[in-house]
Amino acid sequence: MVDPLKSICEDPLERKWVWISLAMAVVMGVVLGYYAVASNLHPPSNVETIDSSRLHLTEEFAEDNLGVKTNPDGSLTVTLVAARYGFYPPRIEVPVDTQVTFRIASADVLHGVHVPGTNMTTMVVPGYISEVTTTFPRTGEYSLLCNEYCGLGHDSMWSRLVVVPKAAGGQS
Ligand SMILES: [Cu+2]
Repeated sequence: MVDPLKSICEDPLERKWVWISLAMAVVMGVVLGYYAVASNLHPPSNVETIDSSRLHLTEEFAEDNLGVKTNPDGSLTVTLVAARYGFYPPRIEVPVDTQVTFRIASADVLHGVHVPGTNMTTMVVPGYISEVTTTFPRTGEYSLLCNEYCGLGHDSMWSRLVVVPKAAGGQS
């Protein structure tokens, strides 16, 4: 078989490495595709802007309106503010096997939200509302961590996510 790279590259060793790097890109594409389908892992893609310096003046992200809300269809919306160095409210309680939509805004710099052991992860970019919808299939206490370095207190930026059995779920 004629190597299609032969016309642009004379050195067989160089061609070999071009093929190896192309194969690596294909393998990575297949792995990403597999996890997107099998584990429902998708990059969050909500584009909704907000003035991060005036979160407290908005209705949705005012301090009194943060936390868990039940929608008419039974799903939940969790409104969170990420700010150096914590998530507000600091403890969230949601029922197991229930669709939860997180809406998160940063009050200052770039933050991240990651809940180890689940598929919940997103960046929280100042000026935008991050939205992630997921379902937690196992009860338990999870840490909700900041995974984007945001300053000297970044290490202590985390809060609690508690997934409770269905009947006991509700407002936190
Ligand atoms: Cu951080």
